Amino acid sequence: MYPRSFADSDGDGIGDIRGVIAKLDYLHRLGVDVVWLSPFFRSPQDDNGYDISDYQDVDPMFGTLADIDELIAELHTRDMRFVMDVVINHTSDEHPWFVESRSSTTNPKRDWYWWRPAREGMAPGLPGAEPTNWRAFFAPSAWEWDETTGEYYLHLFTRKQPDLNWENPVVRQELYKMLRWWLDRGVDGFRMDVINMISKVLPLKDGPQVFGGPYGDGYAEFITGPRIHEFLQELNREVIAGRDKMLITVGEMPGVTVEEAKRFTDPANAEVDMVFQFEHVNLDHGPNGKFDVRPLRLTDLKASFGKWQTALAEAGWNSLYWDNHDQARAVSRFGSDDPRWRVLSAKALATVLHLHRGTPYIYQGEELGMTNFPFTSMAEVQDVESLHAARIGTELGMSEEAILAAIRARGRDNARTPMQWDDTPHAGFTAGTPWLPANPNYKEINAGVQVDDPDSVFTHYRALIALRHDLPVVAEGDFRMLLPDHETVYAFTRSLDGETLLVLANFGAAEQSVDLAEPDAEVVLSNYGDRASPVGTLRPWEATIYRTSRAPS
Ligand code: ISL
Repeated sequence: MYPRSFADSDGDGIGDIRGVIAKLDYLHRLGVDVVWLSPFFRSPQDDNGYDISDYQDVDPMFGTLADIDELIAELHTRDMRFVMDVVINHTSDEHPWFVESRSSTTNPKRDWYWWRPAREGMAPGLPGAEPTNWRAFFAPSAWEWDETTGEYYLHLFTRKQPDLNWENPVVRQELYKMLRWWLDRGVDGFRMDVINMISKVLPLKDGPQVFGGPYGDGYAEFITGPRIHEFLQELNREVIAGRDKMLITVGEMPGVTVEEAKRFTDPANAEVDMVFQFEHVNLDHGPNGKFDVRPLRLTDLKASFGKWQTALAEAGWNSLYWDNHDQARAVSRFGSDDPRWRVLSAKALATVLHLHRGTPYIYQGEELGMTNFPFTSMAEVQDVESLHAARIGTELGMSEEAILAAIRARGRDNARTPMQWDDTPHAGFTAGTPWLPANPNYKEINAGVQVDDPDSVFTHYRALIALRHDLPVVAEGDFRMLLPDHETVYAFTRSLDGETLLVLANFGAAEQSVDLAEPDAEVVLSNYGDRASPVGTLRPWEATIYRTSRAPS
């Protein structure tokens, strides 16, 4: 969950920790095992908390350390665990470490970050004089010129997010110490932000000039660098190993390959339990990236998921997600937010994802079938990524309407509008004015109308979670993709110890019939309830889990 947008307890319009605590029974009812909370640390909020200025304190806008202690205790009382989101590839430029580092070239913390002089023979501070040509994720260049000492510092994200220098062992030890401090406080694990970017290829050098502007693609120089496995093994040894309770680690890894993911998650290597990979959420990107919106082909989606299922079958482990705080809403993107199909398609997506092998993640509101926001003006957009994309679009001569269309489809603010609790003003998120407006559809789509409704999206998620808890074949069974070339039907089996589940889902509004003769299959769960079709016939967005006596060929 994204604390800023989940629940506001004090009426300042921003979600907070006490808001989360007040909603734990809701999460428990859903069946949640683990809560992953986006950063709540002290932060100037340049990237909503992914720019941390104090790792060991809570930002006053979110609450206090005592609130976090209470949250952990209340979660544990309900047999839920707490995974904290740690951003250790970079800090805020207002972190005391960086403030010291930038103060002089001889400061002992100077090489805690990446400082470099201007390119030889070029006037410092002018475009092209940066030490390398890397483009940043949320800024034109990944380097910021710093007047005080006449050098540049590296920031892969905004200029207020300087990258830490993991080559320095003192930096690593400081970070490990901080992580141990949180474990001692009771947290059950870590989601590690962009953790495959901590090892850079040395010496730092230019990447290919593929974007047409002055800046190039530095990916190969900082994604899965030469020391990444060593660093993660060290972190595991210093922080995770030897603790007497089960801990969870998940590394967020943009651009990670399936081969690397297997290595990262093979328990024999003691690095991380899971990674968040990006392949399936990049399939609908055009050559110009995320905001270059292209249609998604179901065959590509199945090929991608199928590849990861197979590659991590023997060793390693998958994480499974449709969306999160960085992605558009799942139902609007992979399903259909047309009112005729929204509920069915939200349930179909859930059925497919939750029946894969791996650990499923649900992003707040996904379990209600929350949709993208109908942005009509740039004034409504707050996210640094979208604002940066809009600047680039404007430079390229795109109209505001074209930019807004891309943001409506892809902007991260879609996921960050207030959680829709009920049909009272601002969806019951706040008694004040919310920092982002609630989606106007909150009167129809909210937790209040869904929690007790046996046909709701919420109830379907609840049933899927219960199924995973109850059936070992869902948690551990082998995965086999069927009909990989079918353009509209997603079909697969899971098998364990002679038990086979068949999952059939129609990813469209037209009826489909598929040739999988299974006359005696029992329906385990269907988004059409008691009206589930027999195997082979699929109504619009129908998704059914069957138990079969033999696996279809
Ligand atoms: O948002 C993205 C999808 O377009 C990515 O580029 C994103 O920046 C990347 O997934 C890394 O995300 C993580 O680190 C960022 C932060 O803004 C994101 O919220 C976080 O999940 C920088 O800390």
